[in-house]
Amino acid sequence: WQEPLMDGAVILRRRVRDSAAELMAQVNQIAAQNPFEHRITPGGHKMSVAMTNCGDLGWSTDSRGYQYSAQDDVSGQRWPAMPASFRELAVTCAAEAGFSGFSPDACLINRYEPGAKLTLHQDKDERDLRQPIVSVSLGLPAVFLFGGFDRADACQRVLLEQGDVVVWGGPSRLRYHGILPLKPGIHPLTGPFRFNLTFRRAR
Ligand code: MD3
Ligand code: FE
Repeated sequence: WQEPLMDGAVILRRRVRDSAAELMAQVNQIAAQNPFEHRITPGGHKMSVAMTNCGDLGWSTDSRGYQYSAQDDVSGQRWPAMPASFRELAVTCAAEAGFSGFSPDACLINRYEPGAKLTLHQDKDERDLRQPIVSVSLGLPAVFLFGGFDRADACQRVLLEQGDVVVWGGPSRLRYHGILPLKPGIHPLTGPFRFNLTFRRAR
């Protein structure tokens, strides 16, 4: 079922629950080619979230800054291709939320372990901010923070669970957002982790 969150942001609750196991198998295949890494931010902090990517472009951070690039600086290799099933899922979900013509060229995969968090930030490294971002949650639940256009603005809290898809576009595209520290647990599909896939049009 669809739950409007804010202008341009829609939760498709449990949208991919039935295909979660297949999605997770693909994530594991991607990670076998390009392992999850805890990267260092420009501020010198090691991220508690581990990341990998698939697609023509991948997002990463190092001491120089944030960027999308065709290869992983750690492995020196191109990112694994985006599986056709991933692309179709992202395109279909975007269309269901009113964003037709979405064509993702990057999929960032975040892995959260107990205590891992994502502090409030905006996603603005993409060239065309009129394009939405589609996010897919797998495994342990997490509390998502959805704020305003200034870091200090009040945040709404939303629990994101396995199979939830959220499409963020329009006026919501530049809202601050983050994830509270993951509560420890064991999920039947993902064990001690939460995974989040974000499909983006980077260039
Ligand atoms: C709202 N990931 O990768 S997904 C990220 O659960 C990120 O791993 C979180 O924030 C996660 O950048 C949240 C939901 C999400 C993704 C992108 C957004 C919400 C967004 C972009 C704009 C506004
Ligand atoms: Fe983000």
